[in-house]
Amino acid sequence: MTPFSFSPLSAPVLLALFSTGCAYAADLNVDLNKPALVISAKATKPMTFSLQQLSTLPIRRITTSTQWHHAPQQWEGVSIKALLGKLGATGTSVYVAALNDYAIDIAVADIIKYDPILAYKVDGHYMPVRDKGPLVVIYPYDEYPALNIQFYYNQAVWQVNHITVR
Ligand SMILES: Nc1nc2c(c(=O)[nH]1)N[C@H]1C(S)=C(S)[C@@H](COP(=O)(O)O)O[C@H]1N2
Ligand SMILES: [Mo]
Repeated sequence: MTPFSFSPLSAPVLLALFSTGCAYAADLNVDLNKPALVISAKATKPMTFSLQQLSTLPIRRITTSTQWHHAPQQWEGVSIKALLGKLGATGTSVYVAALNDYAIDIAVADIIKYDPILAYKVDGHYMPVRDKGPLVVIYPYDEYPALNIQFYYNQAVWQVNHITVR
């Protein structure tokens, strides 16, 4: 059978794909098994994670608007606090770097206080690189008014690929 033959089975499958519009196109552009994130910390070897591996960790969800979207969206990912705790990484700041060479320090005190996530899904879908993915730091902006300042918007790092605990 060629990939495009119209069998009785493929018709409903195609219909299902088209009827959901482009919503799932994002998921098709994300390779869950490819290395997506490196975490470096003192006294440990750098660790590499794919989205599939991150998905096996406890999920934290934050529903919030961001500086990019005024309507709240549901962000799903791992608690950075829990992730670092699990890896036994200790330090006072976390340097978060992105594919586009943007990087910023996030205070561990803020990670403990606000429990931001490293999100791999928004509204149920993975994020391709072209949509600021595959990993984005998201704070619970709507829950804490204090977070709605430029200082914390700058820490909403998209296209995250390297975290260094220092
Ligand atoms: N990867 C990456 N994340 C980033 C940035 C960036 O240039 N690259 N800019 C930061 C800054 S300065 C702000 S204010 C917010 C929003 O930036 P944007 O409006 O350019 O998306 O994202 C932050 N996250
Ligand atoms: Mo900014």
